[in-house]
Amino acid sequence: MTQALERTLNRDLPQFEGQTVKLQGFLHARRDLGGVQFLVVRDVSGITQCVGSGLSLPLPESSVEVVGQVKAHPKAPGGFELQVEQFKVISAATEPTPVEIPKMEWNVNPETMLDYRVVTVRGIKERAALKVQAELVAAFRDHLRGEGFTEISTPKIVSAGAEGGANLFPIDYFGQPAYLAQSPQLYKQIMVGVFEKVFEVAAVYRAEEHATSRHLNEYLSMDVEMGFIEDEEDVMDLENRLLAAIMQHLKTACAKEFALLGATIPEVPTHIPRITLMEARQLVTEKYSHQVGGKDLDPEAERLLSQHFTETQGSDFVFVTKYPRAARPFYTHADHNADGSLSADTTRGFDLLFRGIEITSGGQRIHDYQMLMDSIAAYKLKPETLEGYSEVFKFGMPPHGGFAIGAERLTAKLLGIANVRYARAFPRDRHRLTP
Ligand code: AMO
Repeated sequence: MTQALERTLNRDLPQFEGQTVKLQGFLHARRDLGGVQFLVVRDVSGITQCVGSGLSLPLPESSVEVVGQVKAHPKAPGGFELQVEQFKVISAATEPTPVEIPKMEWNVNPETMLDYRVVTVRGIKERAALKVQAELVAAFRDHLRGEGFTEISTPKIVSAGAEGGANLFPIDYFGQPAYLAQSPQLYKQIMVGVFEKVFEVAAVYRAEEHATSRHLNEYLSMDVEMGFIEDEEDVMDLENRLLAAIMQHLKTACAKEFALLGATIPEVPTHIPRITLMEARQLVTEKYSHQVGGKDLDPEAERLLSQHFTETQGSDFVFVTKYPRAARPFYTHADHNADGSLSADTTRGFDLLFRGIEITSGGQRIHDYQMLMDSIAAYKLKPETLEGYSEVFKFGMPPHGGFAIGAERLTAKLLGIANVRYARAFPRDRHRLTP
């Protein structure tokens, strides 16, 4: 009576010992010992060994259906096995997979693995990484909603860049020049005028020419913006609470995935250490004799600074604050001097480092119309290209700030994945547009 049986998931088998159930999933592995066949069926919840006879098994990864009796079997994965009564191929694989999906390690060129991503993404480690990312995004949403934030959705086809710099992808918008959005920055600020506290989880686009382990051309940006703040400290406090909630959720939702990948979930301190960029540069120079090039921290300086805070304060996280004007975009709010006047060269922009790399930029933004226009002029930007944005500051925008977390960088660093490309299902890099 196949039709009458509802589908059972692998993880629920213990509840059905002695009963007949129906599993549907992928043929994870198969072994034919003459008269007896062993097949392992994988579904979203796990794997189950099934034993039958006289079966003609299709290629691995075929979609299959097995009806059989649940038997306790201490040596089987999960402690139960299915005695096959009926076996059906739902959709047969027509080619062997390029790598063995059940194997933890594949001894192949990583590029080849990405070429065949449509099926290698089913790999054990690949699935685990993407599952962790899905759960961290879910926790991000849940926590923010709990704090009264509203989810927004902003355009990814835009008329001007939000972040400055040359890394914009131009597109042809019915004969008009347009770009793929680098960030929801300007729109999330506008939406503070509507909901006060907003967030967005969406892909953004950066035309990065260089191939590094931390840059993608399309990445998942987890954005936050909030109004009526005192200064950027309020924003960092929020990110601190948010990260604590995310890690707490991962502990319960993804323990299996972390164990499988040999990764540990970090403790988030109640107060993540904060150090100004000036002090950070000095520390890295004095303690590690590393001369920092440029206005920002270079990747080596980020790594050393992180190492310092892990060793001295047991924190995998550190906020680097008070960035110089020259290292931040035009919308960043100036810091105040000791006498209360606005600083010409220091901003209220910050970064967050996690296990050696920047996972967040954020800060307080300019909310005063005239100040914004002066900033646009000082950055030598064309005010007319930013009109659709700057207009809103004529309509009573409150002091506000926010930040963005790169989901792939956070996922990669959480799981010890060496390159952000493997923290995305279908990465876009300098040379890769498919699959
Ligand atoms: P920023 O440009 O620093 O700031 O980006 C924020 C975070 O996004 C991630 N990220 C990337 N991840 C993968 N590939 C890339 N090419 C890439 N570029 C950036 C990083 C980074 O910390 N609008 C501001 C945020 C804000 O102030 O709210 C912004 O986009 O994790």
